[in-house]
Formats: sequence, structure tokens, C-alpha cells
Amino acid sequence: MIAFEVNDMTCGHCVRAITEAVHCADSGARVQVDLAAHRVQIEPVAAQAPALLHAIQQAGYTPTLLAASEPAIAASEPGPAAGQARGSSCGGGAGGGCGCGSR
Ligand SMILES: [Cu+2]
Repeated sequence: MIAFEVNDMTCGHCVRAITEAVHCADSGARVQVDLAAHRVQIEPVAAQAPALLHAIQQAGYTPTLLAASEPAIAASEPGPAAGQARGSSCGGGAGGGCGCGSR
């Protein structure tokens, strides 16, 4: 379980943008968002905290890592899958344009 605080997440549009970004980095991840608490909880299957943090930043938000427990699978896989979190096919960042607050 990885938890982020995302203070510039302000509406359902933001929730969706962040959820999509996480799924781009880790398509099997389970994402739970508490909009009122500005909290995003992620149960990853492949990506680790830095990749997820980066994915949320790419979506145009400012996540703060609250807690991270590494998935056990990471240690058993000697071949590093460094390129797996490539976001290029996922709409390329802040194009979503949620006009609430940040602009
Ligand atoms: Cu929004």
C-alpha cells in the first residue's frame, strides 16, 4: 500500500485524471481516492512509489508521499524493468485541463 497526499486535487475531474495516471504507470494497480482528505491510496502490482509519484506529477498534480510499503515481488525479479513506467502512450501529461484551482 502506497499513500499520497495531493492537495491540488479538488474535484472529481482531478480524481479521474490521477486515477488514469496511476493506471498508466501500473495498469493493475488498485486506486482509492478520498477527495475530502486529499488522499490517494494505491495498491500496486508492478510499479513502485517513485514511479507512481512521477505519474501523478505528470498528470499535473503535486503529490506528497505519506507511506509506502514495497511490494514483495520487486525483490524476486532480478531483471530490472526500468522502462515499464513510460508514460508516452498515456496522453502526455497535463493536457487534461481541469480548470479548478490550478489555473
Ligand atoms: Cu479538479
